[in-house]
Amino acid sequence: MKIVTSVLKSLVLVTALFSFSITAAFAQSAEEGEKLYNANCTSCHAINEKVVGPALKNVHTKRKEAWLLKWIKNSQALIKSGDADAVAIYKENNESVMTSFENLSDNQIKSIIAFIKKESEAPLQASVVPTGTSSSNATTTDSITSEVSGTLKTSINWLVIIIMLLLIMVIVLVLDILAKVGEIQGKPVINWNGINAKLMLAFGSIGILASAWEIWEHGKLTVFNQTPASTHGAEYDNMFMITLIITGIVFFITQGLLFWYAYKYKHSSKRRALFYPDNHKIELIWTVIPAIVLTILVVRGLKTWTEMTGEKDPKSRIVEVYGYQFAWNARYAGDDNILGKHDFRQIGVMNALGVDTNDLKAQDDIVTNELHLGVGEPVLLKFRAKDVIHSAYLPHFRVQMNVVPGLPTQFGFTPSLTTAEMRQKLNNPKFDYVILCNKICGGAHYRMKMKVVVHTKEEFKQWLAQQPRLVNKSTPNAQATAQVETSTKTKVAN
Ligand code: HEC
Ligand SMILES: [Cu+2]
Repeated sequence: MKIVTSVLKSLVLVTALFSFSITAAFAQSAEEGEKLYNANCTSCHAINEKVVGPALKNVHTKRKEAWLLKWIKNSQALIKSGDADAVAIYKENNESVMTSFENLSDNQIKSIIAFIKKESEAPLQASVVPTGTSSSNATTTDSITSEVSGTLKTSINWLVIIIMLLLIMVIVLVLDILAKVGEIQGKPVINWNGINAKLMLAFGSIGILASAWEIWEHGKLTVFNQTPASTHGAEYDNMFMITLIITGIVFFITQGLLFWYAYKYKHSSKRRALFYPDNHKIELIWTVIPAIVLTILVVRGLKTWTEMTGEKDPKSRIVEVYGYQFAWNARYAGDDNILGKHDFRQIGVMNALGVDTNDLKAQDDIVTNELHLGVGEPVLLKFRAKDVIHSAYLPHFRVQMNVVPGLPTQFGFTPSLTTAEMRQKLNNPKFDYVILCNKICGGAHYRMKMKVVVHTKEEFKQWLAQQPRLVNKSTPNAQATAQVETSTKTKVAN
C-alpha cells in the first residue's frame, strides 16, 4: 500500500515537472514568435481580421506544420508546385504575393506558429476564465453569453431610438403650443433671440476651453514633447513652435471676439444695424500685418527647409529605404558607399528589391529589414517605391519624405541620440525608433513599420560588419581558391 502511494506520488511529481517544462518551453518560443511576428507579419496580417492577407486565427489547426513551413518560407514556390491548398488561398486573395521568408529558420517559424496558436486561443479565455485553466467549456459559454448580450444590446438600442423620437415629437408639439399662446397674447412666451445669443456665448466658451484643454492635455503625447533625435530637429521644433504660438494667439483672439460680438450685438428692437461699407485704414492694417507675419514665417521656413535638404555632407553614408505594399526594407551601399543599380524587371521572390544583378557595385550591398544608424554619423536616405506612393516618416528624427515610384527622393540627417540614450531620456526601456508610412489611404499603409536602431559608432561598425553582403565574395574559402587559381595560372603562363 505504502509503495503504491509513493509510486503514485513520484508519478504525479514527474508529470507535473514534465508538463511544466513543456509549458515553459512553449511560452518561451511563443514569446520569441511574437517578436518575429511583429517584425515580419503585422504589415499584412492580423490574428482576427483580414488585412492584406487572411486572418491567421487557427491557421495552425487548418494547415499541417510542414505545409506552413513551406508556405512561409516561399509561398510562391509552393503555389508553383501545384499544391491545391496553396493555389486555392492564392486565388482567394486575388493573387497577391506574400513576401518570402527564406531567412527564417524552421525553429523561428515554429515559434511564430506557437504565437499564432496562443493568440488564437487567448482572447476568448481572457474575459471569463482565469488564465491557466482548461478552456473548452468556458469558450462555449463565453460565446453564448456574448451572443445573448449581443441581441440584448440591439433591442436596447432600438428602444432608445424610439424613445428619443417620441421625446423630440413631444418637444416640437410643446413649442408649437407655446408659439400659439404667444400669438394670442401678442408677446412671445420664449425669447428666442436671447436664448440664441446665450447659446452662442456658451458654445464659443466651451469650444475655446476645449481647444486649450486639448493642447494642454494631448500636446504632451505628441512627438514635440520628446527631445528630437537628430541635429536639425531642434531648429525644426523651434520653427514649428513659433508658428503654432503665433497662429494660436490669433486663433484664440479672433474666435473669442467672434462669439463675444455675436452675443453682445444680438438683435435688439432699440438698435439699428450700422451701415459701414469700407474703411481703408482698417483694411490696410488687417492686410499688411498678416502679410508681414506670414512672409517672415514662410521665408524662415524656406531657409530652414533648404538647410535641411540642401547640400549634403559628402561623407554621408548612403542607405536606400525601399517601400512597398506593405512593408519597408533598407539597403546599405556597402564598403564602396555606392548603391548598386536597380531594375524593376528583376524584382522577384529571390530579389525583392530588384537589385540589378549585372551591376558589380551591387555585390557589397546589404539588404536588411531594420534601419540601423550610427549616432553622430550623417546619413543620406534615398527613397524608392515599388508600387504606389508611400511616405517615409521618422517622427523622432523630424524627417518625412514622400516615396514615389519612378521619382527618386532623398533626405539627409544626422542622428544625435542612440536608442539607449533615448530609452533613458523617456524612461521607457521598451522604446524604439520607427519609420512609418504616413499615407493614410486604404487599409494597410498605416501598418507599414520598420524598426530603427541608433547605435554608438563602434556598435554600428560591428553590426554592419556582421551583415551578409548580397554576393559574398570575400569568405576565406573563396579567397583561398582565388589565390590557388592565380598561382596555377601564373605557372601555366610561365
Ligand atoms: C506582403 C504581405 C505579407 C506579409 C509580410 C506576410 N504575409 Fe502571409 N499572406 C499574405 C497574403 C496576400 C496571403 C494570401 C495568399 C496569397 O495571396 O499568396 C498570405 C497567406 C498566409 C498564410 C496562409 C493562410 C491560410 O489561411 O492558409 C499564412 C499561414 C501566412 N500568410 C503566414 C504569414 C507569416 C507567419 C508571416 C510573417 C513571417 C506572413 N504571412 C507575412 C501576405 C503577407
Ligand atoms: Cu505606404
